[in-house]
Amino acid sequence: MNNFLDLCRAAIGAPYVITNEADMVPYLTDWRRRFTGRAQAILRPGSAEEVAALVKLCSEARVPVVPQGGNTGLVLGSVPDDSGREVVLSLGRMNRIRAVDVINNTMTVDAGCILAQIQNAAAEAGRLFPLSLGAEGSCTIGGNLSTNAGGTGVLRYGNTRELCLGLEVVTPQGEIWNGLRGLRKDNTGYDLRDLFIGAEGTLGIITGAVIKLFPQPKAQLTALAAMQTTDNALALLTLAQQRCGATLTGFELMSQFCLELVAKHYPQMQLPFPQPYPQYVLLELSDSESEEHAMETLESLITSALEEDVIQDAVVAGSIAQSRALWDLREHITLAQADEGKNIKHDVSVPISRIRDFIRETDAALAEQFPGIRMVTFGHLGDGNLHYNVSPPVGVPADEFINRQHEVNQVVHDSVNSYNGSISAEHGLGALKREEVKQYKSDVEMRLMRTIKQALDPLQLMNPGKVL
Ligand code: FAD
Ligand code: 2HG
Ligand code: ZN
Repeated sequence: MNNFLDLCRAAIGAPYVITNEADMVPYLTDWRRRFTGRAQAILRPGSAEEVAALVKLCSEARVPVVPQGGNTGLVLGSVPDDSGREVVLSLGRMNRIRAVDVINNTMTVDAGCILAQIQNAAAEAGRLFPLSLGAEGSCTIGGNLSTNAGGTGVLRYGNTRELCLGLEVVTPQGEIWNGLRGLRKDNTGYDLRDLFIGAEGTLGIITGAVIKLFPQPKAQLTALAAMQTTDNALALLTLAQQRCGATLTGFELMSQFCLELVAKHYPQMQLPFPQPYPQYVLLELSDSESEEHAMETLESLITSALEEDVIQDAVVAGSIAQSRALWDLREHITLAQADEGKNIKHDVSVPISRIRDFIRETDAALAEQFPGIRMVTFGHLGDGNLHYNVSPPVGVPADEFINRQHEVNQVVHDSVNSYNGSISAEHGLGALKREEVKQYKSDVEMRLMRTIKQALDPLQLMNPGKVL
């Protein structure tokens, strides 16, 4: 008889305390299937009050807690370690849209709401919630907030942090902090909200949020441009920003090899150009005036870019289906690279002005040390954020290559550091990068972070072994 688990059952109902091994597996394995941990149980509370009751029980019994949303994180932050001592606290049942305020342009949501559900609810209210990423059909807003997710709309709307006005959080002691304020101005002390955003579940559990809504654009246009070099892509970015201003809502870079992988593993998706080019940019314009205005702006941009030899070819999607097809190419890169086999991911950012030199220098350093290494470089160029991923050379067994992950990371991250960049632009640190980050942050910065952790979670029970 396990007294702790019986108390959990009494708090939230026996069906919501999962201890059966087979039923626990999906919660214990990360999205990339790199690691399966162990846990005492999966706890599935239905309200903030139930989360608070469970966290109190965990605190009393000294049981470490791993918060989990959609479990789509890419840095081993949402799965437990292999000790078997931890519990996974899954927010999946907390999926209520609590309120929509169309005048204040805000929505109050449970943390377990799926991102796509929130986007749809905003659209039904005639508004836009602009956070958008490949995992939107299964990731939750609590996970988005806890990783401060980026995605494809950051250029115009910012990261998840910029899209949040208020939070409701269960503290490591099991109290509920109601900070669900829909205010755009509030300078009444330390910003606790911003402390919990991006904390990856190490400071408390987000149970609800007030998020920002925006007017829906009158028209949204997507285009794919083909070019020779990343220099051309950067020149196109400057031109597009000059011509389109805030209308430019997406600017995604993809190399030819990325799209070759997509075409290989998803043959139904083909490139719309008769010949391959080394680089491509997917552009999105969101126009508040009209479809005609959007088309004029986009066509004039493309004409100038062609005339100035910045790009070699371009297609503009003529329908929602064509636009979807272009986005599908972009969003299937992660899946296609996974289908190709095990790989090493780097989610890096450098100042946009230094991206060209970063790629040139780091590509050369990797090619010298790991001959034949296959670069899968793509990402949110408009934010200076590259997914500078690598696949093993053809013929080299994936496991042999993955064993050298540390050496590969050292080359890439040292280079990022020399460009004053970040080794995690949008995915977080989780358990995957927490050791490595220490090489690149000063002692002062690490000490400040540990001080905050110690002050809020002195028993070190909130997602231990992640971030710090
Ligand atoms: P989980 O994976 O469940 O958790 C992520 C972290 O947050 C963990 O540390 C967890 O403990 C913590 N956490 C979760 N919920 C809570 C909560 N309520 N309170 C406290 N802590 C919590 N990320 C980007 O930034 N941009 C992208 O473009 C992007 N694209 C992706 C595409 C694919 C195909 C995939 C698989 C992932 C992608 N991601 C991207 C990574 C991932 O971070 C996001 O999918 C998402 O933000 C994670 O949400 P989740 O609900 O799945 O969180
Ligand atoms: C994206 O931008 C995601 O598609 C995933 O952040 C990146 O697969 C990756 O490395
Ligand atoms: Zn990304």
